[in-house]
Amino acid sequence: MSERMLPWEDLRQAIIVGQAARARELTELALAGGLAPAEFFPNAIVPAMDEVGRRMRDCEFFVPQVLIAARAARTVIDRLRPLLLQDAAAAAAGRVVCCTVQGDLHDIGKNIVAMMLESAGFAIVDLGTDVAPEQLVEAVRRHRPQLLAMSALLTTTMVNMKTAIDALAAARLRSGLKIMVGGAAVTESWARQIGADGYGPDAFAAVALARRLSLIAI
Ligand code: B1M
Repeated sequence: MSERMLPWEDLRQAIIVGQAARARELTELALAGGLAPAEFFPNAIVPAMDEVGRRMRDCEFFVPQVLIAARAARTVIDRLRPLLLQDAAAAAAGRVVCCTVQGDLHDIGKNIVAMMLESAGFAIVDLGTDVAPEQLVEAVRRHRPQLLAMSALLTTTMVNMKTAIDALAAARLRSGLKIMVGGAAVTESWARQIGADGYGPDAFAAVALARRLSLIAI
């Protein structure tokens, strides 16, 4: 596809204003033009949702507009998902339990990270959003993953990552389990402070980190 034909600006706009059908149509055009599924995240989905976040912060957007933008982003992600997964190796890389922490309903970034990990060959157990420490303990006991991947988008919920890690330690499930954290509220230094094994600033970094950590997981 020539530079002039790249659809990113139109796709970003369609997501920002919540035009799900238009976003889907532009996605089809872009795929038909030969663009790779992974290119949609840094070029369209992530910058569009960042702009939605700016408008929310500046009171130009309120929750209903943010929700319809999120729905449009979801439409694009749902279209890309089977394409990203079709080449995945059969879960040879290890098992990952992932979630958004207790009190937090944001799931777009967590879903992207889970999808990218799956496409890199990890088997994913996705617990969803608003996941309590007890649910995590139960899931780790049941699925025995090499990795736990937690997201938090709110400064008020990132502390629940620490509560979850403490609960795993109390249940004697911490050793042998590698824990990675991410999401807009999280930083490298926060990850260190709460005793996580790594922090990923974006989905691509999360995959690289998961590969590294799974090699040293017992
Ligand atoms: Co919310 N929200 N929201 N929101 N929302 C933010 C996070 C906010 C920054 C907006 C703002 O004010 N500018 C702000 C948080 C402020 C703060 O705490 N510092 C905020 C707020 C305040 C709220 C409410 C409190 C608003 C209200 O009700 N008054 C409320 C809280 C609800 C709750 O969770 N209890 C709320 C609600 C919502 C909606 C439900 C309306 C909706 C979520 C819909 C959904 O997710 N299904 C929503 C949205 C969409 C946003 C913004 C606009 C976009 C989030 C997003 O999807 N980003 C967001 C602004 C922003 O982040 N710029 C905002 C795109 C996504 C791809 O990025 O999730 O960061 P992200 O994931 C990235 C990386 O972080 C990384 O990879 C991803 C891809 O590159 N990553 C990982 C993510 N997880 C990772 C895990 C890893 C590694 C990397 O390892 C495990």
